[in-house]
Amino acid sequence: MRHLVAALLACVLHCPALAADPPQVVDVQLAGQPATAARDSALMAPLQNVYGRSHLSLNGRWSYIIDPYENGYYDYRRQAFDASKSGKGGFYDDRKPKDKGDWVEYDFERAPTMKIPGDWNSQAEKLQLYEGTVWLRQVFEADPKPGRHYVLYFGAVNYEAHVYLNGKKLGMHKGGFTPFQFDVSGKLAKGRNVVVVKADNTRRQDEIPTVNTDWWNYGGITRDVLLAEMPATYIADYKLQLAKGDARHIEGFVQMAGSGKAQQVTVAIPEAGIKASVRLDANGRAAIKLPVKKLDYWSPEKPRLYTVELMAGEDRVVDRIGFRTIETRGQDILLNGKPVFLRGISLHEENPLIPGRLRGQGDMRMLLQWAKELNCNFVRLAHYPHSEEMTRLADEMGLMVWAEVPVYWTISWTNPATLANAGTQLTDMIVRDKNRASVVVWSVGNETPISAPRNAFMGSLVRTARALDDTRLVAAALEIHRTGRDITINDPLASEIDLASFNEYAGWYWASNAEMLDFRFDIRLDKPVVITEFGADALGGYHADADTRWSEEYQDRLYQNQFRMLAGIPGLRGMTPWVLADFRSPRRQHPYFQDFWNRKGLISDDGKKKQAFWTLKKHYDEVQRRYEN
Ligand code: GCB
Repeated sequence: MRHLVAALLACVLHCPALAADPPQVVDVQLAGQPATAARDSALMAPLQNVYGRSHLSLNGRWSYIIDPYENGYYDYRRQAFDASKSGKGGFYDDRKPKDKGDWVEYDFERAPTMKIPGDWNSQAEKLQLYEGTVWLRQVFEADPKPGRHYVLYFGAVNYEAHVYLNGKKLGMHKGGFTPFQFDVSGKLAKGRNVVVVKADNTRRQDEIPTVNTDWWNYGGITRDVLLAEMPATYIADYKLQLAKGDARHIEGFVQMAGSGKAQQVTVAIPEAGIKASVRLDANGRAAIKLPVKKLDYWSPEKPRLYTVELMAGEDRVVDRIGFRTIETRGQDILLNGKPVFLRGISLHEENPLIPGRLRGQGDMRMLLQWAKELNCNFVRLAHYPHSEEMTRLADEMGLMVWAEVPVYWTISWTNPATLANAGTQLTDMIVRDKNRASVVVWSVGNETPISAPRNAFMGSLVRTARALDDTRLVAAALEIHRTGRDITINDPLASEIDLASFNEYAGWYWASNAEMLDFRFDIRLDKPVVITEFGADALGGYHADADTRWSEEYQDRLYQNQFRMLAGIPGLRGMTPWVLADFRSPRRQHPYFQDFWNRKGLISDDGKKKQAFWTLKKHYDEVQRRYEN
């Protein structure tokens, strides 16, 4: 099959660099210091809807070499091979020894293989706790055509990826959860091609996330690898969403890129009776504003998606897009103008039933189906951008989404490069998912400790998100403060975001089930309150009384107590308890109850629903009845 598709690709004779203008990362400056560019200049600007292009999948079995000392990257004097003239010696160098005296100390041909997409930790015992460099290689056939544009796309590589095609370096990317791509027009061979990735998941203080998190640091190529083919002039990016708070207009833009010039772009939404052509400006960009007569608005109850066609010159892209408005008014959240309560749950991109990250749509569907069984209309995709397939599935299944970047805990707040990196990850997430009706909240981080540099950093990210997309809410998971028995929010960031959203662990990290009801919330913000986390660890199948920690009964009672406490918040408009399913975390060391698992899941590692699952479901059924009456 792959060869069939590959046969459709033909040789590029001449194809200048065709990258689109990178979307602007605004305001990534810290106290007047210039932000260093976080994106390698060799990378192309993000490409919208890569799945909607003709492409060859490079997924499958990739050969790998574990390289803890980075011998494939540096010579014995710690000089990078790829910075030397010959480049010889690097593990990306595919040349064979010419005679018996010539030798190399690596061999992809005899190396073991692993499945891509797939984290490496779950595929080899040696790699379970590994943090460092692994080299991965795929061989594919191509037949590139003249005058066509080719893009090598990675859905995500955790964390730092150096990519080589046919022995030559394409570039580098940092950030484990966002897509990136290289322009490979003119670089593909007719016939055999070799792509090599040096992936390094070493945790470092100045990166995003930083050294300390509460999830497994899965390394490797965790999402799809595709070779996309487009005309020389192509639709690089587009946005089509209802205008902010205006259900009568679809607004957005189309951005062309490439060697030639297209004059105009046509946008058609046949099922809505919409077809319009607009002129592109000298930069290949056109603003779109389309009046709508009659539309079925997207909602969790009726997740209507429309087929949208974009045509410009030789290029044509088809997408499935839903249209809805989301806004706040005082303490209300309005979906399509109507007050809504966010009946949510938090989740990680991990399958509790098998080791490792979600492998594909089946795993994703399982998680979102569990959320549906809880009667959720909302999911918090914590704590990093989940895959594009996930937000597309949420569109289809009718779940609103809180999307987040891994700005988590103790980030290097004063380092401009760290801020630039966070800004780039946020930008890439927004650029990728801005056409997903399901996504209603962009979150700029989780539980970040208040300080002047942190406030400046987070404020900057809020402004970045708003500048890129004014049609969604911007939020962060804040922390609470306790004075005596009062629980308050004293975070200056609260005034810059759209929700009073915070995590609180009453009954677990402070106070017990027996004590928690003595506390009360005193939230003095005229914003919708969304509790982004509460929860308790429970080992599935461990039963005791409701005062015994780790038991299902303790967790269940904590949920019941939470609902009583939360009922005292007049502005409460949603919650995403922590967490849908047990997940793996090296922080969780209790040998019996945890054994490297965070047990706050409502579903255990064998897929069984714990007692609290049914308590939350019952609560959501009641909330829904109240809201619908
Ligand atoms: C939190 C974090 C989450 C942790 C959770 C816990 O506040 O946001 O990532 O996993 O608490 O279980 O402690």
